[in-house]
Amino acid sequence: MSEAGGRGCGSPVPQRAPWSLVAATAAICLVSATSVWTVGAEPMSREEKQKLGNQVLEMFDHAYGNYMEHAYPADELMPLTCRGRVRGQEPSRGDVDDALGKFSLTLIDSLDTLVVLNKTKEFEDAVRKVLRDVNLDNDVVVSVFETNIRVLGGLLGGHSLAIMLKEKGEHMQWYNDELLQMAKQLGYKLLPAFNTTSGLPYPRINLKFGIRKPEARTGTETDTCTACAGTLILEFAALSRFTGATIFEEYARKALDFLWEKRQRSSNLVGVTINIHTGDWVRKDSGVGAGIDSYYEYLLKAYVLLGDDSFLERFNTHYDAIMRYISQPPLLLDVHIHKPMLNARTWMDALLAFFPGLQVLKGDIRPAIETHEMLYQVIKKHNFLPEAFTTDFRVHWAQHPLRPEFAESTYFLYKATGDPYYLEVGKTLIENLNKYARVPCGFAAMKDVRTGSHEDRMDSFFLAEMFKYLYLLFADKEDIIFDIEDYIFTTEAHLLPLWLSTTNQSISKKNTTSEYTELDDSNFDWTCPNTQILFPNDPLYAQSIREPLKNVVDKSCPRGIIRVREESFRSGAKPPLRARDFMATNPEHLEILKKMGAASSIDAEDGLRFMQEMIELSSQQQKEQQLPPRAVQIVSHPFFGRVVLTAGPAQFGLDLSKHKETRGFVASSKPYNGCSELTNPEAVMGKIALIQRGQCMFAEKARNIQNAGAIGGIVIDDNEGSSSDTAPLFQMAGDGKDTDDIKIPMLFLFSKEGSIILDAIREYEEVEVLLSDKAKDRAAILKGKMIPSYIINSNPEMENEEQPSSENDSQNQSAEQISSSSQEVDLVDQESSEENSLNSHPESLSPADMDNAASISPSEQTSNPTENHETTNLNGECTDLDNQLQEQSETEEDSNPNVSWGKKVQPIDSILADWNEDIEAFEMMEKDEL
Ligand code: DMJ
Repeated sequence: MSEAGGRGCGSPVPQRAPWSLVAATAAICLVSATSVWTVGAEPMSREEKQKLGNQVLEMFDHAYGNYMEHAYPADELMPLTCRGRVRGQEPSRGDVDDALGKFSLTLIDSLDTLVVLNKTKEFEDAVRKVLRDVNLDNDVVVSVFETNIRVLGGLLGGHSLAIMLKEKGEHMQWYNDELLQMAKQLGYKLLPAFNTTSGLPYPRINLKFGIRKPEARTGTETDTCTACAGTLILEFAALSRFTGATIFEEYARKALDFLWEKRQRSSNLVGVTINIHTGDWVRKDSGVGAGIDSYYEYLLKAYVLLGDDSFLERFNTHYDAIMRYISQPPLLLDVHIHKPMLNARTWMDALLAFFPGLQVLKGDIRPAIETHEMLYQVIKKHNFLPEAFTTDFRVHWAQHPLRPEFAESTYFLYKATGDPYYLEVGKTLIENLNKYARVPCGFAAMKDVRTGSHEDRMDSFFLAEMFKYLYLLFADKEDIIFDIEDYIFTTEAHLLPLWLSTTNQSISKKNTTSEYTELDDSNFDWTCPNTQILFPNDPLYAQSIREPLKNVVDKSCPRGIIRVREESFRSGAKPPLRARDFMATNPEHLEILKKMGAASSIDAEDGLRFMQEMIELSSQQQKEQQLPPRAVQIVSHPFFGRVVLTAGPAQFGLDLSKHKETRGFVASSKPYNGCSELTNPEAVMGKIALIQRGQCMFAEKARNIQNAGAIGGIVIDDNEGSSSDTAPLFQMAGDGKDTDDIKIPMLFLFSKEGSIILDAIREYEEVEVLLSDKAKDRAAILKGKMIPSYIINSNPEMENEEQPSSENDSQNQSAEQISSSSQEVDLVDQESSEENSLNSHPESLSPADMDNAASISPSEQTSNPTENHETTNLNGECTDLDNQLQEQSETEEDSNPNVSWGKKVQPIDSILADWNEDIEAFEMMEKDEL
């Protein structure tokens, strides 16, 4: 930024400025906007910002510390079972596992985060570990894209900051470019992937054997995603410029040139997947999220880093197309590349949340503010951004793997506007992470944002990106030990120094300017974004853009917000018939349908869209008939509600979505399969019985445990290793007869989730769980214990009690104990294990189940009917189902006999000891959540 004699940003005269020389990001150009903010959102005090920054540091320690303690050298931490994820040792999760190369992924991805967070000592240790332990020559097939952005990017980011620290003279004095040498070694390992006629890389490569050799087990793929082929230039160019080996930059440029050539010429859009041999578009839908996202990001950032005009020209051409077709503010909706006026989907994915950040870099702040605001409202509704959500803001895919994109955009918008509103947004992100994703052994991805259930997964990008952006959001310049403005963020938030633009520039640039661009210096395309123009003397600028969108999520009727473009340009004409409005009994509708044949291209287009909507509508309706997943939350010590497991519902028994949750201690039934009268009724009486799947119908198991006095049941899958991470959840069907006699709630857990409870019983004996439709607030769980105040006030031990050295220590230990003891005891008695060996599931094979085939179809990714927070009633008014349901459940008495707290017969000493532990944990939790 400071060097190279570049023009300062904010110059009122439009320039074809070498952006790379003057700014890492437009956001940086816009920092001066901060001072404009005198009114509007309340400013945040320096103390509060520092407090939040410290909270981010503590959270990072919790995530990184647990990874290092319980997972390293494995690629990732499994935060529920508190161990490392080693590829091949866990059931395959498909493509997601292609990021894991047995190269200590999380450690490498975390390197430069350590420096940003001012943990230089830890950085020094981490670099030594990487150099000592990491092997890049494993016989494992990895994704070229993921390995590039996470591992190559991680090594280069680490190298960039290592040399910066060395130059400062205090740390890393021993460092001699070792990370760079590793990066180069990895770069050469990735090169065989580019051995295609097109120059687009194969999507996967074997680190040891490359592509084609028989032992490589890859190289037969024909397609790759656009982002996969188009997100290499920053890392590859940096590698070339750091080392002088030009081949890397050349290969990455060639791939980008090919993608550019293949853009759809009339729309200037690219599809999601492309054939790497022929260059044909395989998927012709186009958006800014999954599959394409970072291709656009790298065009603009390649210009910033390398100063090559052709990248900016390409970016601007695509950006115009995006704003013309895909941007439907505040939405960003996929369209067809050949028919860009035709929406390809009615939902958006979470990856597109990076786009407002990129728009800041481009200098187009208004739509960035709008989209970000819409996303924030979705987050406020579900605590996290679901992997996909519909245009009327219902959950489409309910997972959330702790993605950082929204935090990234929040950071850039704050830098651009200086509006303290974005600090408050960041604060909410921190609170939600601590409240819903934090578990004793790290942070767990959300399996289902609707239920609050977890997945045993903490992706490396959580450490590479989330903590970096959150920390930087609250940091002042002096909180960071180097000038962040001298670097550019890769898509994985790794830092590459801007001085690379002037180093080893031997690659010939392709100058394609005259070919297609009419340069128009009257707009921002060739200038640094100018704060004077972006914020025209209006301190309330950002707020005024957000204001009309304030209730866009809460007040939207289904699909009400989609822009019907045809309606706007065919003024006077009747609006096209939408599938949602179609009535087979309406003659006018039938007439319109007939015309959709092909009378005109517009009618044909309407027809196409109508059919597509019909298909979506009917599949959505089918999905909505299925029951949504449920949650099993472990509420006793030391979990205190922090572990939430995804459970399948039953089509019989107490419906947890309509009734208050059921809480109770768990007990294994005998026989464990629950297929006959229980021989241990005294053990399950008043408790939640654990039963193993198999040997008889689910309903029969339910009746047997109910007769023994159980207040609920959890059926645990007998298929060892099964998990809701890898298998679609299903509903337990009845037995084809009347099941009204079953009054207790029944839930299903796959084996891996079930063994978390079984392990907990081995370790702690008394394990209490909550069965519900949605995880409950942890504070409420502890408060629900109704601890008499005299106990809190009169316990001198408590006042003097020493706090454990850190919360992590005690919790980690517990979690570790659970996992390490998992092999020791076999709860399954001899009789039932013999039965298990038959491994039959009559409940899934019976004629009744055949009838109910639909009822055991995957429900994991379905839209929850109760999730339809707003829906349209017959009169076309918006009604709030959530409120209705809430009112309904609030009218139900708190006197549910199934709530079993207090039923446990326990000596008073032990109750007091328990209370003390709980109070202590609660206090600690409150402390760390403040
Ligand atoms: C990260 O690995 C990168 O940001 C990538 O470009 C897409 N998103 C993931 C995290 O969500």
